[in-house]
Amino acid sequence: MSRIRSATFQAKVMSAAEAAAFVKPGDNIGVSGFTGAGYPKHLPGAIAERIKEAQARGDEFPIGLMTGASTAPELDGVLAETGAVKFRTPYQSDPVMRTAINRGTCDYVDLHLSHTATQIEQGFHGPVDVAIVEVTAIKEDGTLVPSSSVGNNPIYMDAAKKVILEVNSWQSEDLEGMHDIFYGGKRPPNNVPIPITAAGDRIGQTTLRVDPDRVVAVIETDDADRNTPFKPLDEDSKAIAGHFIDFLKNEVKQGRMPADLLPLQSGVGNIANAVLFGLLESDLTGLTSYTEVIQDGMVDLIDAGKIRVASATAFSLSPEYANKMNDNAARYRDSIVLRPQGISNNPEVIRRLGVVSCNGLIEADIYGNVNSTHIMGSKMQNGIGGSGDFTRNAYISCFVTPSVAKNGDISCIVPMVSHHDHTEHDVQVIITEQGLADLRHLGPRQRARVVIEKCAHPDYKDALLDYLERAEKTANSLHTPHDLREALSWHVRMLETGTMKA
Ligand code: 0RQ
Repeated sequence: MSRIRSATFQAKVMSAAEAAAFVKPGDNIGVSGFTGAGYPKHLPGAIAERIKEAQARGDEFPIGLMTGASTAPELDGVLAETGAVKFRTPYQSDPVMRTAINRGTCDYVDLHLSHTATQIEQGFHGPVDVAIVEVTAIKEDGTLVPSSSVGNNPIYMDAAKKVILEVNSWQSEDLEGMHDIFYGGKRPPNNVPIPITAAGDRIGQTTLRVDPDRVVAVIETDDADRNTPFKPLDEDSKAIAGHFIDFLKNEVKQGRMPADLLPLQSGVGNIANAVLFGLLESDLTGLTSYTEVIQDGMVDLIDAGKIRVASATAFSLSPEYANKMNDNAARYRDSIVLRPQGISNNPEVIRRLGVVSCNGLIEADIYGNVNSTHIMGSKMQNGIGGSGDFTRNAYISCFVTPSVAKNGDISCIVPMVSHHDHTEHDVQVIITEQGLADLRHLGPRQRARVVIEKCAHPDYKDALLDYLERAEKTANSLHTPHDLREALSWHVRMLETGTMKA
């Protein structure tokens, strides 16, 4: 059966090249796609061709690009290659887009993922000229079955002057019923509580709405989501997972958490995925998850009956697991809820549910400040994503990282972070393969000693302690002692000599 089951929409089917003509120079484009799932596969390439043709004629064709989060080479990559993307928000991780951002040719606004929908709705980022959204099917009544991510799709389609739909028959039709699209939010000062009191609550509808009069084109595709495989689990990631699970079990023992824990959030990246595999091997069971992305490890936890229900906004699966999800979507529909990112990452809900957050980091400092985004202070890696939404509002906020990067030339524990994403006020637990630093109830100098003792790599421990002790002698105060001449000298040494080692 055709995936386009409405004659109104069937009449708008055209090629990607034809649909690309609806995008004009200067347009702000709101696109589906979140961590490599549910992004449009054909239209971005056709837009890139149009841009290149214009550039060959000597014309400029600047565009703004807004997504759910990171996407794939077929979207971020092809558009960034043209050099025409002048504005990008929010999270991204494409190497070509990253280069454009770090060369300064694209202004990247690194928003919290929970903020994007509201800010777009309020018009802080200008109009949405065109929304381009991948869907699984168009129903007889003109509503849309979402695909493997929801992200900001509801808001882009509501706000856009023109909407272009890609109907992707690679996506399983059994995804229908997995989504929970909440349209009940109102603008301040008339906003209402979000009625979620348990991770699996459903509060909206299973389909997306769109005004058919604003749909200018429908494109048919049959292409797989392009997710990257995770790095194989190594000894360090297993050790990190072990520390995290011991910590959770001790919280249960101390009576601070129920035996089936509190809803878990797990960030993007290899280490966060490894933590999920660690949970699989533990005896913890009956768990729930209120998170942003469903990674491979989460699917295995559901299969093993250890996770009862997981709420997210998108899949972030390896190709193998994406196929598995596609083949078994009907089975996973009861245990997975995919929501708009304004709801999956909503601070109000995260605080109410008492979520335990667990995210990766680039570097942490001895006082517990965390940098999730910048390499050596200036260079953007991916973006803050949802890490701030969860960290700030978590019941317990945890960060996981190897203690060193780049073959040991970089210590991920430094005297002072070179960029602040999560302040010491929000960070409660830091975990490396060396151990776990529980920073709750500790003042700054106590925190520093625990972080150095538990988390730093042996190659850097003495130097960190030496820094702290000298700062305690020379700083103008003993509350958070720093030697301001030296605080960032490890980064300077890395940039000048290729290693943080003295
Ligand atoms: O570099 O790719 O060249 O090998 O950074 O590092 O150790 O593989 O870690 O994949 O878990 O990602 C913070 C980036 C960690 C991620 C970050 C280099 C390292 C490697 C990746 P290579 P790893 P992960 C909700 C949560 C922000 C958003 C977020 C992230 C690369 O977790 O983007 O948390 N977080 N969202 O070598 C220089 C250092 C380094 C370093 C690591 N100190 N200095 N390079 N690297 N530490 C989900 C969403 O929001 C969608």
